[in-house]
Amino acid sequence: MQTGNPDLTAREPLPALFDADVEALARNMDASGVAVLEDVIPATMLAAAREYIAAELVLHDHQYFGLSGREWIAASPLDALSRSDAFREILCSLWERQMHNIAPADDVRASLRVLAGTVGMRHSNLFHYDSYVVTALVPLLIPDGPNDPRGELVVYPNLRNVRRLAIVNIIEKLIVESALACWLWRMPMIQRRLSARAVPMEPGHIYFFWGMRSLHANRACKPEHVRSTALFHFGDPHARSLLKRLSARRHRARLRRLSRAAGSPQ
Ligand SMILES: O=C(O)CCC(=O)C(=O)O
Ligand SMILES: [Fe+2]
Repeated sequence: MQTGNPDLTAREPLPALFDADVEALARNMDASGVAVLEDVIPATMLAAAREYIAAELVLHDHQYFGLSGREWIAASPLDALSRSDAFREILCSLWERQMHNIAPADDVRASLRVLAGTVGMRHSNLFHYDSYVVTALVPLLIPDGPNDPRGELVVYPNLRNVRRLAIVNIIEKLIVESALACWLWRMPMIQRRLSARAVPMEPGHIYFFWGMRSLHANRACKPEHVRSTALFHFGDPHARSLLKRLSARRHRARLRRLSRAAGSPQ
């Protein structure tokens, strides 16, 4: 996609988009599930992010790890992206187009996923809806050998609408994210029937989708390969709900169990 202002500076890593560009992103997210901004992550940022991941992998015994919260991003080479006004503007404009309301003053929530080792395989094919309306996925490291599985993002586009009630959201998530349901979502026949898309990720691009509406998961890579993505989530309609906080705690406990079951440090 052509962007409004291709000027890149150290402080502002992303080009600002025209309204029409954001409108086109939203239309693609509606129509096909995923919209892509191509070649927008500076090569220097990607290189620094890869060094950061390599150093963290040593600390995590070369096994899967995930980072979230404010501290990791501030200390990482992706900090400029998470603080970018242009990036926030894109996420807010998308939120407004989906919710027909003024975007909240919420922070953009950044997290890092590094799939590696046998624990990385356990963290694959975990189909879920995000708790946030807008998701931006930034691939940092993707296996690219000719016969290597690349860990595509599988998306069931816009299977549902944004849920206004936290309780409805939680009950739906309990059902569609269960182990049995994930086994079904992984089946090629179900993916074909429900028009799921397997999106190969290219580092340098940013992939946008309605995370709360589109069921999604990454495919597995080989345990000896590293696949890493940064996720930027925006706009949780249930942020103030007590039920929601309990459900988030359950989700974190599930991720910890997956890591412990494989005997890895978290
Ligand atoms: O790493 C990926 O491809 C997807 C991760 C994801 O969906 C999430 O963390 O919410
Ligand atoms: Fe997600």
